[in-house]
Amino acid sequence: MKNTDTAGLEKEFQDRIDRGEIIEPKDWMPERYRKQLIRMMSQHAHSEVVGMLPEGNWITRAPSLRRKAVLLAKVQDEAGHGLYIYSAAETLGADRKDLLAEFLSGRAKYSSIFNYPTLTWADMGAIGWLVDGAAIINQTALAKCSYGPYARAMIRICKEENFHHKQGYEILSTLMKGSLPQRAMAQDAVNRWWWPSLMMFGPQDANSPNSEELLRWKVKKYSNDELRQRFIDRTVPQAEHIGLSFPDPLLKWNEKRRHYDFGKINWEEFFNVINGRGPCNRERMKARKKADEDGLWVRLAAEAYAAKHPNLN
Ligand code: BYC
Repeated sequence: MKNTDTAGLEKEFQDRIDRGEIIEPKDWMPERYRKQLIRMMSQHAHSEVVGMLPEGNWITRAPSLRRKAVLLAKVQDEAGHGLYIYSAAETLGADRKDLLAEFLSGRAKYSSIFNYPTLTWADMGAIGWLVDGAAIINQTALAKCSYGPYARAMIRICKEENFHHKQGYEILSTLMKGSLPQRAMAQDAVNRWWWPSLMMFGPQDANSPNSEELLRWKVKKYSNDELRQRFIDRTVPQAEHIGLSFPDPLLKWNEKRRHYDFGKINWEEFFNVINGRGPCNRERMKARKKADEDGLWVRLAAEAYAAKHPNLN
């Protein structure tokens, strides 16, 4: 049976949330709030780290030195995002080693989007524009979430994501001003990344078991479907501006709703991907496990050095 003290604390906590107060690490919080945040933040951090792989695949094949330098910087930014979010998760008492163990064992998820292959240079454009574009919509909302360290990490991350978004759009607009094969390559990349980008926002609200709680606690400020619609409404005019289209015959402005209508998302594909059966799930996990094993000596050396120099910060 719940003791009345806990009930009182929970009410006080919810009142703080309802008043729009920010929860900080040392504040009292329900165990479930802490667990939900650790789940979501660690999955977010894993996504940033796995997210380096599809683009990392093109660093050696970038078409110019400028493109290579920009892509290299972008991929490094994603590593930094992972680190900020792991640090933010540690403020909740989580141990980074445990979070990584959960991830490497396949128990913790990471974003579905990174289980698709990057087949051409135009995919770098599509990822920057669509994937980072979707991430910005989601993370701008998270920058106002109720947990202080997560919200603050998002502010910095969103600034960097804005650069990523612009560089992706610039890659595609350059290709769209090019030859017929270049334009076809850009359109093909967008055709392949459009639907998976919409899936990034998670299942439809009716099938999102975590949303009710996360919305009540203002971890989520908007539902999965609301953010997905916001992304579509923003992105369609950008596509039209550079002559790209999306592979959805039902995508159409609805004057009455003041939103774009869109076709049915293939949820079977989404659930297959998040349950480990996407096109690149095995490859991604194999790469991360190898990175973990290859990095062991560095971690051991760092720990040994820190043990020898206890006053180092
Ligand atoms: N992929 O109840 P729901 C980046 C899972 S990286 C995989 O709606 P929730 C970038 C969900 O975890 C930024 N799994 O969940 C990096 C849950 O499973 P569990 C990525 C998904 O938490 C490099 C189950 O489905 N952004 O920008 O309320 C290069 C039921 O879903 C997905 C973030 O991580 C998915 N797409 O809402 C370029 C944002 N969707 O845990 C770019 C932070 C759902 O119960 N996360 N699931 O087993 C969030 O905002 C929320 O967690 C989600 C899901 C909207 C993703």
